[in-house]
Amino acid sequence: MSIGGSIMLYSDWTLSNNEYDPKERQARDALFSTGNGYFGIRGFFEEDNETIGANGGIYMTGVFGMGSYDAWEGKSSELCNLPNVLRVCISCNDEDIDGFSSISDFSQSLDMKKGVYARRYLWKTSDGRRLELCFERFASMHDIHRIGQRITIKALDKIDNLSVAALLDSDVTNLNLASGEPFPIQPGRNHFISRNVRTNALSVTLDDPDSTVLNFAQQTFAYLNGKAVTGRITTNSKACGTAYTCSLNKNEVFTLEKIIFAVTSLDESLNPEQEIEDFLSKPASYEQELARHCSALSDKWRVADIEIDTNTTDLTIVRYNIYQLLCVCPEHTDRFGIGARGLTGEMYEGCVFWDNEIFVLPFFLYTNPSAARKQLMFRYHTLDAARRHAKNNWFEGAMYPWQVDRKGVEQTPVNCGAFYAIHITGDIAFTICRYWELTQDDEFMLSYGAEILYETARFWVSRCDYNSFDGKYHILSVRGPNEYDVYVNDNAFTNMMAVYNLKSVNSVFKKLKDRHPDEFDKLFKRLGASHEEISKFCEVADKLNIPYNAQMDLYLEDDTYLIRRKLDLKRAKPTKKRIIDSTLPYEALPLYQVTKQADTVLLCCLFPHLFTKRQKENVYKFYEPRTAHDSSLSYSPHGILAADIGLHEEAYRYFKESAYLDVNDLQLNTINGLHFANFGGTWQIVFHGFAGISASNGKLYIKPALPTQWNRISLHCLFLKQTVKITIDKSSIAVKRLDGDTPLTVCVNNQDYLIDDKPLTIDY
Ligand code: IFM
Repeated sequence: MSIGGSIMLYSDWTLSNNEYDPKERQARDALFSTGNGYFGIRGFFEEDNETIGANGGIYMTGVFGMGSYDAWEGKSSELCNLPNVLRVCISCNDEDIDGFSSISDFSQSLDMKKGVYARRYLWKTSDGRRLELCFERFASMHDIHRIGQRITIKALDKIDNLSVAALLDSDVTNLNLASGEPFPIQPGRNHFISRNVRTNALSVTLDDPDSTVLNFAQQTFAYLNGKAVTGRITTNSKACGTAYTCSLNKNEVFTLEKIIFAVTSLDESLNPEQEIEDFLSKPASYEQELARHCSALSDKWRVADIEIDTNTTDLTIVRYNIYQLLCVCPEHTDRFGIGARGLTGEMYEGCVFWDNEIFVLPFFLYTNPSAARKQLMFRYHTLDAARRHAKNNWFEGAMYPWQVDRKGVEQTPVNCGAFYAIHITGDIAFTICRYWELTQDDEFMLSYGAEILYETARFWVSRCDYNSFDGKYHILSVRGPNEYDVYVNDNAFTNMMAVYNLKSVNSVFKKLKDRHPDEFDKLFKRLGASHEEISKFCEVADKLNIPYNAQMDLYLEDDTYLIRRKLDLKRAKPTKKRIIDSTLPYEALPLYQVTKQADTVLLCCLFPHLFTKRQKENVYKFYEPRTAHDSSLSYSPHGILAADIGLHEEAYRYFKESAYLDVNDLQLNTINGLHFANFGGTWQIVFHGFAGISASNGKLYIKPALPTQWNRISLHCLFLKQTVKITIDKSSIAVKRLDGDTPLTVCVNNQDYLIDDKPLTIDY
C-alpha cells in the first residue's frame, strides 16, 4: 500500500515507511500524526529549518486564530498552528542538518501501541563523515499538557563539532497547504499579536476575539554516552531554548531529551504562569513520562482495540484508524468538538461538521460513552449559537450551523450553502437519542439533551411547509449529504432525520416523566413546553413527505432524482479527481442522477431496523452505481450496507477503500489533514458491518458478516454501562460480560439470549 507510490509497511501495531519521497513528505507528515486530544502533532521534521517543516504543524483543540474571510457573525476563525515547540537546530562541523538533504537509510514509523512516532536516517557531511540520527516523540496520554521528544545522534565517524539547539519557536505561520500541492502557494497567517520570550518559556497572545494566551515551557536534558552534558540558554525575540555542543568519537552517542509543558487561557487553570513555574522547578524525566504515557494509552486500547485474525495487513490498518480516533478525542473538556480533520491539518479551518455525530461518535458511544457525552455537551454549550442561527435565518428554535469553530458559530462563508445544509440539526438530535439509548444517562437527558431535542424540533416545525393540495409537509430548498444536488426539495435523508427528531420529543418526554416526574415538570417549565406544541411536532412528523417510489419499493434521495438524466460516471470522473474538479461545473450537477457521497445508503445504515432487507437492497443497487464517492464520508456507509445485505465482497472492497484512504491518499488531500469521519466510518464497517452489531430497544443485535479474508474478530463494547467482549469466528459468536451485574439481552437470528455472569457461545 502506498501514499503517492511509496511503500507502507504494516506490522501488527506499527505503520512504517522506509523511503524518503520529497513529493509525498507533507502528506506523510499528516499520516504520521500523533496526539492526545489536547495536542495534535503532524509527523513533521523538527530539524528542518528552511522549508515548510520549520513551521512545524502542531495544533491544540479549540485554539483558533482569526481567519481570512467573512463568516456569519463577523470574521471567520481558523485552527491556529502553534509555536513549533519541537524545533531543533542541528549542525555538524558547521553544516546544517535539515532532515532531507544528503540523507540515506531513511525510515519513519508510528508505534500505535506506545503512541510514539519515530524517524531515523543516516547523514553525511560534505567530507563524508556519517551520523545516524533518530527522533522520537509522543503527546502524553497521561498528562495531556506534556509532549516528550528524544533525539539520538550516533557518530559513525569522528565528529569534531556537533551542535544541537532545542527550541520553543514562535516564528511560524499556518501551513496553508493546498490540496495536491507539496508546498504552500502563499504563506499562511501568523496568529501571534504579542510574545513573551523567557528562559525556556514562551507565551503568545492570539489574534482571536478573546486574545487567547498560550504558555509553553520546556526542560531539556542532554547526554554524551549517557553522561550529562550542560547546555547554554539561547533566546531571541521569537524563540528560546537550550543549545549543546560537543565532539563525538566514532560510535559515541549524543542524546537530547526534552519535555514540553503547555497551558492556555482556555484551560480551566486559575494560574497558568504559576503552572509554568511549577513545571520548570520540578525536573521531569523522559523515561518516566514515556512510561506513564504508554500505560495511559494501553488503558484506552483495552476497550478500543479490535483483534483480527487474518493474514492481510488489515489488523494494522484498523488499529491505525482507531489510533487516530484515540489521539483526537478531547476527553479533558466538553467545550470543544472534533474537527473534520482533527488536529492534523488546516482544511476546513479546523471546523466541526456532522462528521462528528454521524461518523466519529459511534466509536465513542460504544467504547467510551463519557467521551461521547462530552462531545454532545459541546453541542449543548453552543445551543445559543444555534438559536441565533435559527433567528438569523428567520426560523424558530435551534438550527445548528453546518461548520463551526469552538463557539458554535457558522463558519461557512456567507452565501455558500449553510442555509441549505440543515440535516446536521437532525444528526445531532439523532446522536443524542443514540447516546441515551446506549447509556440510559437520564441525568444528561434531563439537564441537557431534552432541551436540544425540543429546540431543534421547534426549528423543524418552522422550516417545514404544508401543502394543502397533497396534505403533506415538505422541506424545500435543502441540501442533503449529496452535495451535488446543489439544493433540492424533500431530501429523504434530511426529512427522515427531521421526523426522528420531531418524534423523539414525545417518546423521550414520556419516559422522563415516568421515571423522574418532579425533574420532568421543572424541565417542561424551563423549556416553555406545551402539549399542543408536542402534538404539533408529532403532526408534522407524521405528515412530512418522504420521497418513495412504490413501484420500485425505493426510497428516493429527493423529489426529482428519478426524472433526472443518467450520468456517464466514467466520463465525468476519469481520474481520482472529484467530478467538479475534472469535468462538469457544480451548477451542472442537478441535471444528473449523480450522488456525491452516500445519502440514502447512509439512511439505511442509521436505521437498520426500519427498512426491509428488500428496501435496503434496492437502495444499494440503485444508488451505488450512481455514486461518485467524491467525499471521504462515502465509502464506509457503502461497506456497512453491503455487509448488512450480504454482499460480502463489496463490503470488503469498501472496507479497503475506507481503511486505507489516507495511506493511499484516495481523496488527494491527505496533505491537509487526516479524514476523521472516515476513521470513524472504518470502525463502523468493522463493528456494524462485519461484526454486525447494532442496538435497538434495549437489545444488542449481532448479525456477523465476516469477510472471507478474516478468520476471527474480537472486540469490546459498552452497552447499558457494562463492558461486553464479543468474539466472532466463521460460525460462532462468543459473548462475555466483563463487568456490571445486569443481565443483557443479545439477539442473534431473531432469538434472544440473556447474558449474565457466564460467557455464552451462540452458533450462527
Ligand atoms: O461534512 C463533510 C461533507 O459531508 C462533505 N464535504 C466535507 C465535509 C467535512 O468533512
